Amino acid sequence: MASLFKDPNKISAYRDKRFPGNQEEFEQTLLKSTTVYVGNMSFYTTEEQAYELFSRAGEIKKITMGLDKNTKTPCGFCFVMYYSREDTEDAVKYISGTILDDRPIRVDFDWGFQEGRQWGRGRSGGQVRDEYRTDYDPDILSNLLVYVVLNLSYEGGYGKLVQKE
Ligand code: GTA
Repeated sequence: MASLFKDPNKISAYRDKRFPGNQEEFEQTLLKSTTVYVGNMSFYTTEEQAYELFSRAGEIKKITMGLDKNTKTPCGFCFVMYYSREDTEDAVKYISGTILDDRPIRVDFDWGFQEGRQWGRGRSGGQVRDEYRTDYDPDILSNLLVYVVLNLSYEGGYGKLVQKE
């Protein structure tokens, strides 16, 4: 049976529109790449935590955290660059779907890190797919709740400030 990682159709469902080449070149690059993209990470996960987890698949050359282009803070993804292809495949095989900071992370083959790819491409500064999200971390929800309660209990409240304008 052909290995999953040798079939260009199955290697990744993601297609980067900014890849400088055609579909066939993209697929050939993925088949040889030693870089993985990690998605669905918590915004609170640090590079050190990612390093700790991903070094279980092999020696890491570099990790680049994905950043919100406005706030310059982590926005839920990173790129992990390995030295060997075997270690890269092991990261996809064994680490994808595992839980990091309470979230099941997704590990995908990537065509290779280039300067600029660390920034979220969404209009808000983060990842595009986060603009379609409806599930939020409990931490974000409780912060939002505290914010709303504080604003409502403030004498006059935000509504009154708006009315005065
Ligand atoms: N290797 O899966 C991936 C991957 N993703 C999701 C992002 N990157 C990935 N790399 C690999 N595998 O360097 C990389 C990008 C970039 C960086 C940040 O991470 O190459 P981004 O997530 O902010 O932007 O990238 P990207 O990747 O261009 O967006 P995406 O998710 O493909 O969305 C593209 C289009 O799909 C948009 O037009 C958007 O409107 C639409 N879309 C996305 N999610 C949804 C959704 N849930 N519902 C409806 N439409 C959606």
